[in-house]
Amino acid sequence: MTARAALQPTPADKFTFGLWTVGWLGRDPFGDATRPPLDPIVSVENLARLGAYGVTLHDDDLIPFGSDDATRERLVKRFRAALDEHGLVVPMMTTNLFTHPVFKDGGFTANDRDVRRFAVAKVLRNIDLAAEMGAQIYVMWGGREGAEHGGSKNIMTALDRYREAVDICCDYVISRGYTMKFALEPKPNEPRGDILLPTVGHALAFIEQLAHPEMVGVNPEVGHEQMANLNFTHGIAQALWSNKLFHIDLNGQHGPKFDQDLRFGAGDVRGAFWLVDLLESSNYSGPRHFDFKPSRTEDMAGVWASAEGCMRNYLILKAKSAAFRADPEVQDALLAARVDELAISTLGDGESIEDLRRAPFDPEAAAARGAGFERLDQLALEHLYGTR
Ligand SMILES: [Mn+2]
Repeated sequence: MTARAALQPTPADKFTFGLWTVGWLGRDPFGDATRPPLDPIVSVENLARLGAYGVTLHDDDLIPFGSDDATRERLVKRFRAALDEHGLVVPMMTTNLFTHPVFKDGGFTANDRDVRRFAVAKVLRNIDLAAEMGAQIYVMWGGREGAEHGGSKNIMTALDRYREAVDICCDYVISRGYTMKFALEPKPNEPRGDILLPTVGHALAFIEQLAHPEMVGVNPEVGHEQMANLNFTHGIAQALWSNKLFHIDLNGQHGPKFDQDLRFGAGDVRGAFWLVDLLESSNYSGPRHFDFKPSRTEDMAGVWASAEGCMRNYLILKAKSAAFRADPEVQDALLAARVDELAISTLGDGESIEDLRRAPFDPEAAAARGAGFERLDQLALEHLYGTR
């Protein structure tokens, strides 16, 4: 059983929330806002009270689009003071290149060159603020970088412009002597019909074409990969394998449909278990960042309950994963399933291809052996269901 104290989040757990998550007004394509605007200071107070480590933000979450310099300075100063008072950090920042109608055809890849120039300038200005805030990761989610009409955009040329924009941002960070890195956030669709860099795999391939690939990784979001019906944990594993998991967005989703942004652990529960199991056994040491939307049915009490739920669900799954790994019967089932054998290289040290060809092997006997995966998986489920 999980001790109650173990479910109390602390800053050491590195849980972070976007200001736009708890601050979501509940506006959707069919309905108006169901909650009033939330002062970022109130978010900082409440998230600190609940045990969070930090907050993240888009430029416009703190400084409304079009604010003058005096307003900007006042809002930043006030926010900084609240962070210091409550001991929260800002490990990640990002740019809003999607809300204002000027970005209706994208920011970095808009056909309109003046829009692209405005978008890049908006990012660079916010990178300065991110450096001032101490953010080490700068996320790029290109939700408007995409198309609905086949002939409206040359996708190869759009990728040239996407690369150009990311290269400019990397050069800027180098020229200013900042140490931050960038993380691209893939999403298959919504709001655009089809978005560029739709999956983790597309983003990883794109990064290799950049001028400074070492400065750019990925920020995968649970729901975004699941909208494409992909195995999120496998995507995270490949990002880790490529040393490109720079940040992560945790939330919940029920299969391929609109972006649900449920609280973490409230979507595909089995997938969430294996995700936490992977993250906790990996060398990923960054924030456990929640990018979710508290249901628009909720008042502010429900908003804070859902934020707390994200963190508790992570800690519950972390405890279950640890119990699963420590269970002697599980360890026996892992051996029986030859999970460790996969770590042995296929060709032995000093072995030649000829040795490989000549090795005695009975394919019929190998084919007849059961894999033992069902027993192993049932043990995992019983830990998850709480019967072990
Ligand atoms: Mn989402």
